[in-house]
Amino acid sequence: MILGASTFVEGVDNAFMLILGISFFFLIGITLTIILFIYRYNEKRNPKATPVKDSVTLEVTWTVIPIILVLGMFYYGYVGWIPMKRPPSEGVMVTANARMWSFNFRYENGRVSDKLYVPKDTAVIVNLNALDVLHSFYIPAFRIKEDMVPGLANNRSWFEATKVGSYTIFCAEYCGLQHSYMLSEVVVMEQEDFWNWYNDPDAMVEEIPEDANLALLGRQLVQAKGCVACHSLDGSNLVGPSFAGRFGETITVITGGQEREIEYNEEYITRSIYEPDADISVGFRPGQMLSYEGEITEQEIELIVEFMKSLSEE
Ligand code: HEC
Ligand SMILES: [Cu+2]
Repeated sequence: MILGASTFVEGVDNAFMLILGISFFFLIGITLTIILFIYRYNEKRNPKATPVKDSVTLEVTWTVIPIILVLGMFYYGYVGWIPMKRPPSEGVMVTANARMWSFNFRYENGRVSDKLYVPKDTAVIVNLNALDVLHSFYIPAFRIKEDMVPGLANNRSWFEATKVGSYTIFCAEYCGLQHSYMLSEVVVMEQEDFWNWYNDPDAMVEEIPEDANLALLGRQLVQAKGCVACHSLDGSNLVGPSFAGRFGETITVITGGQEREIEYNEEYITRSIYEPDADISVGFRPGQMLSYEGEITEQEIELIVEFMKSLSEE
């Protein structure tokens, strides 16, 4: 049936199928009755309308049956929903940070990742943290969706994955221009694999081979990190200045209210990524870009720099 990979799937799908089934039954039933009445009571067949007298039996029937049906829908909806609201106290704790327009996940041991890696058959408690505007944490395969509200403390979601694999995480709250690109992945691993990954900070960092194309790795990085939502690669300005044609140029920035000339070099790029509001490029607004401190390593910045260099050489 529909792809499902968490312990909530059954509860949600039961409620859904029940409601769908009842709706479908009435859709067919009402449509058939309308057709039958059109045929039976048209003017030719039934020239004189007969008023219907009140019927207690009929009224009781059409009151009691629908009440039973809606209570049934409520019951299945409620028992499917309640476990989602009761996260266990033990489990893997992760903080999901949402910003325009990407997610990242921070684990208790300080590990940060663009994808949400989780062990199978283990409760994962996700602390939902919106850094800028409203977002929503939505994993259809797990049947969970929870709004992420800036400033709201103790906003949590949880799940227990039941199948190894990768599933899409969507942002389900319209959060600006590139909202539709705001997605990530949850990767469910066997418990042993997960703990190996968790305890080995280098496990997921690919060794960069000596003859690797650093500029290409940098390009993949700015795409994966969601930078391209605000920075174009073709010279046009979006929310922020383009990455193209800037490296090595002398640009004008505003630092503490004062305009000054500065060289667009590795140092400037590093500062722009860790303290975006320190220097503001003329023509752009402060407060749009959030710091990537702790999220992008210095080694990764080198790759981004190589990529920007290559954009200026073209
Ligand atoms: C939400 C939009 C947004 C995202 C996402 C974003 N930036 Fe920015 N960025 C801006 C804005 C706006 C500016 C200009 C104002 C400023 O300097 O803070 C800027 C400035 C910069 C600058 C200085 C550019 C210049 O020409 O002066 C660099 C370098 C930069 N960003 C790199 C990055 C990288 C790398 C990422 C991804 C890891 C990223 N940005 C993600 C909006 C964004
Ligand atoms: Cu969003």
